[in-house]
Amino acid sequence: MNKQDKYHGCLVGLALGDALGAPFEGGIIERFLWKFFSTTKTGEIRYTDDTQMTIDTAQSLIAYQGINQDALAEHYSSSYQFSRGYGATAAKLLKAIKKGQDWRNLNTKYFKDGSYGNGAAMRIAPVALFYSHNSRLMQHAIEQSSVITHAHPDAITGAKIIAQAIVIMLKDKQETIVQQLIETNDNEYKRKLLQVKKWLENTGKPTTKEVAKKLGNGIEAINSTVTAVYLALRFLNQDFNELIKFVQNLKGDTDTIATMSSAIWGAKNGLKAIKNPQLQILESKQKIIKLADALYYLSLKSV
Ligand code: F2R
Ligand code: MG
Ligand code: MG
Repeated sequence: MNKQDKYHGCLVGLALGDALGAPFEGGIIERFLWKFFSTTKTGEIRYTDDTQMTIDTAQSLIAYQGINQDALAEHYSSSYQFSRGYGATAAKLLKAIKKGQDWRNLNTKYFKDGSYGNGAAMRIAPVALFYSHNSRLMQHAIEQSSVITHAHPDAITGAKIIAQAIVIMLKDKQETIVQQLIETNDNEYKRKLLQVKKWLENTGKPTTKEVAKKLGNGIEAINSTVTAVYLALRFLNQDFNELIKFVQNLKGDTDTIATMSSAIWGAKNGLKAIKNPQLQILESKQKIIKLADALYYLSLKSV
C-alpha cells in the first residue's frame, strides 16, 4: 500500500466522514439547523468544525514545522464560523481569543478542569501524520495542541487514543491496536477498551444500541473516542460506506464519531479504497489532499 495514499485516506476520509455524519448529529434542533448549512453555494457537501479544526491544525503544523500554541490558537479562532456547528464552550472560547484574550486564561475559565469534549480528539489526525515516526514528540504535541481549548485530562487522553490508532494503521499493525491502547490507558478508558477487545475476539456483532450503551455515542471524549476506534476496527476490511451507515444509525455525535473512525479507517486503507460518489462533491477536497501531501513529506524528514 502506497504510504502517501494512506495520508490522503486519513484526512480526506476524515472530512468525508464528517460531512456524511453531520446530517445525523444530535437531536431534532441540530439536525434541522444543519439542513441550512449542509451544502456550499456551488453544491458541494459541507464539513463541520471537526474538519475545519483539522485543517487549521494541519496548516499551522506545516507553517511552523511543529506546534506553536499561540499561532494555533489564533488560527482556530480566526477560522471560527457559527455555521460549522462548534461545541458551545469551544465557540465561546474561540470568540474570546478573537477579541484578544489569551487562551491560557480561557481554557479553565468555563469548567474548572477544562473541557472534556471530544474537540481535541476530532482535530488530532494531522499531529499523528506529522509525528508518525516519533512517538515521544507526538505525545508532547498532542498535549500542546489539545490544551489550548481542552485542558481536561479525559479530552487529552481521547486525542492520544485517536492519534495512536492512526499511527498504528499507517504502519499496518492493526492487530496490535487494542492491546497497545489497553496497556497505555486506565480507569474508564481501559474498561471500554477491554469491552472492545471482547467484542473483536467474539464473532457476534453488537447493534448500534449496544455500542452506544457500552462505549458511548456522546460529545464527551470518553463517550466517543473508544467508540471510533472500535468501529474503525470492526469495519476495517469492509466497504467504507458500511462504516458510515453504522455511525449514521448510532445517533448522538455522529459527525465526530464518523470523523475519527474514518480517519483511522483511511490511514489503513488509503483514499483509493474509498468508493463513495459524494467524495466527488466534498468541500475543499483538493486542498485537503495538498495538506496531506505536505504532512507526508514533512514526516519523511524525521525518519
Ligand atoms: N456542537 C456540536 N454539535 C451540536 C450539539 C450536539 C448535541 N447537542 C449533542 O450533545 O450530541 N458539535 C461539535 O461539538 C463537539 C466538539 O465539542 P468540543 O470542541 O469538545 O466543545 P466543548 O464546548 O468544549 O465541549 C462540548 C460540550 O461538552 C460539555 N462539557 C465539556 N466539558 C465539560 C465539563 N468539564 N463539565 C461539564 N460539561 C462539559 C459542555 O456542554 C460543552 O459545551 C463535536 O461533536 C463537534 O461536532
Ligand atoms: Mg462537528
Ligand atoms: Mg460532533
